[in-house]
Amino acid sequence: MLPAPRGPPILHHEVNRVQIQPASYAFQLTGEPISCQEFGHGHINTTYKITTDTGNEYVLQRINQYVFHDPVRLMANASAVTDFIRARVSDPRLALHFLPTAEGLFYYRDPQGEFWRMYEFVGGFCLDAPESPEDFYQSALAFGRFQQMLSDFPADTLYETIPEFHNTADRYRQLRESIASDPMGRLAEVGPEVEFLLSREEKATTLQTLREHGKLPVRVTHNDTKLNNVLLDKVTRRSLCVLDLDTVMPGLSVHDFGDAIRFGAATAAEDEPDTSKMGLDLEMFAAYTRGYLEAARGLEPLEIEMLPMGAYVMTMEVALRFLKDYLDGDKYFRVAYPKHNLVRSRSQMALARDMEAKWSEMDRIVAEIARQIG
Ligand code: GN1
Ligand code: MG
Repeated sequence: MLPAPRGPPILHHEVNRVQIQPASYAFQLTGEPISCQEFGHGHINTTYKITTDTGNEYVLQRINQYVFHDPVRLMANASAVTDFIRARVSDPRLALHFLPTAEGLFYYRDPQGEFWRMYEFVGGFCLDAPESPEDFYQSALAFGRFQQMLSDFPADTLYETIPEFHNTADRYRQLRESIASDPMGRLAEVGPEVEFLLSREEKATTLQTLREHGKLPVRVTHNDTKLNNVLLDKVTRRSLCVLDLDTVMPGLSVHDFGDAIRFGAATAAEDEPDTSKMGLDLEMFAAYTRGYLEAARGLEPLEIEMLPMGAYVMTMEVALRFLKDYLDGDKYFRVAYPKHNLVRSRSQMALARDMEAKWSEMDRIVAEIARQIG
């Protein structure tokens, strides 16, 4: 049994009093919680920053069970990975530190059946867009180091939190299902978008085909390498660690590279409604390529050659996922307004189109940086 919440409510509206406060007290934190703010811009879990009267800060998250069906095994993955990393770094801020509950678990299941977890907030910050190529280079180092440190992690012990997560061919199959059922009657509105995606299916499934033919090595990867999943030091702006370990699973390095480019080397936000503003920033692309190749040593020649393809495939895949969710009635990604997923999907298609136009430059940059790093 949990102790009854101590002290005054840390928040005022009902959901907070009923859910957030007991969840906060379930974990072994230092001090009494005195404030709680919504935090971050993830599309899946709900995140809060908790501050206590001793000045300690924590991140509390409610795990989205529509997306993640087994939070207990998910947390077993996340804690195994963070333990493994913690044993390899000297500065504790370079690894996440989950808090246990009184029972020694890394999750708390509340009476409503919701799952919560908490980790220490070590005083860094996250960015939704790089303010300079250096910021983006720093995030590349973080994801590259993550890849490198987990290169001897026993991949077969990881539970697949979302099976076929980056199987782009399977994503096409799922899109076709939504097109066929059109549950919200929205298909008529998205003819050009559907045509855009379907006409590029072969190219967008290149990496899945290579994976199935054993041409690309399967590694322990992060699979959600958005810039805002990297924590930077407030003072030095150097990268500390990567966050959001829900999708750490066996996967492809090129997907990790590609998703980071899609989000951080774009000239506009992921949900920019004016698609004429959306494109690929080659300077950012080069900064990330340099950081990733410096930190993730030992990539095979085909992995390096496929980095531009990784950027393209991840952009197409998420364009497809946003469109599918729009057709399905916005069940998966949190939306701020009715057509949000359609707007996101269109912006990602504009980015993919710009990548098609800049392909030879991406290839040239990758080859040049790979040659310099050796
Ligand atoms: C989701 O949770 P968040 O916002 O970091 C999604 C990613 C998408 C991304 C698009 C588990 O990431 O796959 O690329 O939104 N995560 C999951 O912004 O589906
Ligand atoms: Mg996230």
